[in-house]
Amino acid sequence: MAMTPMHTVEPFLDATPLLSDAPALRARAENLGYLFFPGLLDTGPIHQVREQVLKICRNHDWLKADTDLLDGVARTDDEIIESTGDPRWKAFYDDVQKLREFHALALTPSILATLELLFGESVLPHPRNILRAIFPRSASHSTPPHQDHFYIGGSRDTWTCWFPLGDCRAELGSLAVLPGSHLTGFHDVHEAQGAGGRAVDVASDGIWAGGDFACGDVLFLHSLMIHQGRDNQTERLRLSCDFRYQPRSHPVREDSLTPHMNWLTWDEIYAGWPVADPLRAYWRDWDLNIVTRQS
Ligand SMILES: O=C(O)CCC(=O)C(=O)O
Repeated sequence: MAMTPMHTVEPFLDATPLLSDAPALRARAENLGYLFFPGLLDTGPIHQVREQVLKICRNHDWLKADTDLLDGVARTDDEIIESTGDPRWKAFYDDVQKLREFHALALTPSILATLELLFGESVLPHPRNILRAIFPRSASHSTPPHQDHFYIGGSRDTWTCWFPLGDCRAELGSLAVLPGSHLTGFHDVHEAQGAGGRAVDVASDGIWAGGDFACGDVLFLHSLMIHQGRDNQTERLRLSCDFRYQPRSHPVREDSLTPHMNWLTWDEIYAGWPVADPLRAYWRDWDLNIVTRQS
């Protein structure tokens, strides 16, 4: 089992009213470990990336024939799962990592402005941007409960920004969080099925937060927040982004500045981008406190 059963799931608290009150925003973040903003993002750029990713899915024969591209209906006779080491996943993911507009989404001004308010200083957006594509009937491979700090290291004040590429009702397999769990420290991990391949144990009576996402809704979560993917119970692919951010003055682990999975180099990713594109290695001239895995 990948996803842990959730007996109580409360709706996310809308943090939008706190955008004009930084102390209240920080207090909410400290208490709950997550911030949810319905409609924070323009939907146009998200739909554009959705279409680009689905075209890649179609090129890799992941979609059911004779269905509308934008519905993202998955083929039914096979499934391609990130955590299994399937070479078809790598072939797909390399194409996604080359999408300039996918990486541009991580630098959306409303995301950066929100985090600058939260951090009270400049933001370092990690360039190691992640896309998840979750096939239907995902009970065996939904992302298990985990804390992102295990994967990110560096500053514990790193936050993940999660949002779907398109509308994402809970049954399409959105994300659920365990509010307040970021205050319980760093938990031991064990091997598990699902993205990341590692899980933490959670109590069966936990009170989770979750719900439907409309395109443009955004969830931010602290790196110690326990969270998990929900099962995709539909016939469609669930597409979503995980982008990570930290206060720029805090230590950043060197691998957070490398491409996700490290299958491609930045030069390979940038090969088709404009030569003078400001998105290329935007962090390289910043005065960062880069630490190694060992430090
Ligand atoms: O989208 C998912 O299923 C899981 C994303 C996530 O929790 C992560 O990448 O840390």
